[in-house]
Amino acid sequence: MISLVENQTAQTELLTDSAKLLQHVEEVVNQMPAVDVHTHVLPPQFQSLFLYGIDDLLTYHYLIAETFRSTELSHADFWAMTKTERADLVWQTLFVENTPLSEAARGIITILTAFDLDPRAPNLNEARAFFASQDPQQHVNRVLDMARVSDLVMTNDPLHEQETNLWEENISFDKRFHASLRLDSILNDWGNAVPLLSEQDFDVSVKLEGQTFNEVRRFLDKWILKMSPVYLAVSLPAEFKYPDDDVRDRLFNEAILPTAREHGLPLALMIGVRRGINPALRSAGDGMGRADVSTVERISARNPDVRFLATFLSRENQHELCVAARKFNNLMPFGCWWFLNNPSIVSEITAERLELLGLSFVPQHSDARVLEQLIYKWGHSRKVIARQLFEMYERLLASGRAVTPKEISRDVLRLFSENFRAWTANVR
Ligand code: FIX
Ligand code: ZN
Repeated sequence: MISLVENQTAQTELLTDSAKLLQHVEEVVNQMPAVDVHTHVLPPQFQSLFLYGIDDLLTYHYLIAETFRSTELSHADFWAMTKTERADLVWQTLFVENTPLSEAARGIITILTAFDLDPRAPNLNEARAFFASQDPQQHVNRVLDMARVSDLVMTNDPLHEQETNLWEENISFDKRFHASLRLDSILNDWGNAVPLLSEQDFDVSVKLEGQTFNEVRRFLDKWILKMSPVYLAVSLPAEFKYPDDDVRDRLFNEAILPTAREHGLPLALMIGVRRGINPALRSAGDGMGRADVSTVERISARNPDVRFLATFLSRENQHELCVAARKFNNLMPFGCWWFLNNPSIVSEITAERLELLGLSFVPQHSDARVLEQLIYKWGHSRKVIARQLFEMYERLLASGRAVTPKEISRDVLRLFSENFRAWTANVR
């Protein structure tokens, strides 16, 4: 048995050998529990909103979009199918008739392999039987363990009827699942949000008249009390501007920012999505565009007492975001979002963040919608992050400064959880 003293010596040993350094970085990055700062995963108590198993995995919108590139089937015929039939079609098209090379398709292979299921199976019988036989809570425990996710942040929509009904019943659920209060309908679709707010007895008007701002604040206060979110969040189009002279700008200034300030909640800005560019694909039909990073510079400058989390969807915005974050310490870049979550791009973004920001950012979130996606999204990201971190330490070594195992653990802890915990007092 290694004695405590020997172990402590090992922790402070200088890692001057590259192979040993790489092995150590990989080990720490693979084992470090991560806080997954943005997902769409809900726990089993959310009933049909809890997505898990092979049919949900295969009908993920990333894979639906990819299936249409390799099948002649019409969109209408696809949407007329049941979930089981759609999953069968995706399996047949992307996994049997083709080699599953894309990131989302390889992700399924990683998951199947992790559960010892046959990734070359001719059909889904074995996988369906396996997932159907799992006890939901034990399965959640097992998946979080496998992904080494200690906590995760859900996406919670206070205008989604099925979800709000469950919150109104005060369901209790796994403490590792934290809420985030999503503001997309209010900020991007005010005309349609108004009747939904009215149904919940808030007196708001499309033209922002009367008590509208106070009522939006009262609505947010109510849901903050109910959900205890760790942050407020909104996804925004590539054209988003701040300041602006539209409804969104007024809602931001008169309701959202004052609420964030009053409750000490960070505001997550997810910028660059172009919703529904192909409506025939439904939830798989969103695209992206290059946004203007100076908007987050201005929002950070004008609201120094609010903490912002920011992620941009366009690869072209990533370097500018790093520079903006160097200027505003109330701005925290996070994750490689959606179309960026591919090894080649995660490598590049992680490297430029490390070079420009040192350890002061949140390298990744999963954006998982289906429970088991946590396994592949974290597994694949950890590999890339370990490689980039190793290269940084190796350069440091070449410049004359070796690191110790203790320092590596401290750094990875900061990246994988401490930076986020410092931003959001609620995740403890
Ligand atoms: O707006 C978001 O939170 C996006 O991440 C999702 O809407 C998107 O559909 C997604 O799942 C991306 O990974
Ligand atoms: Zn998301």
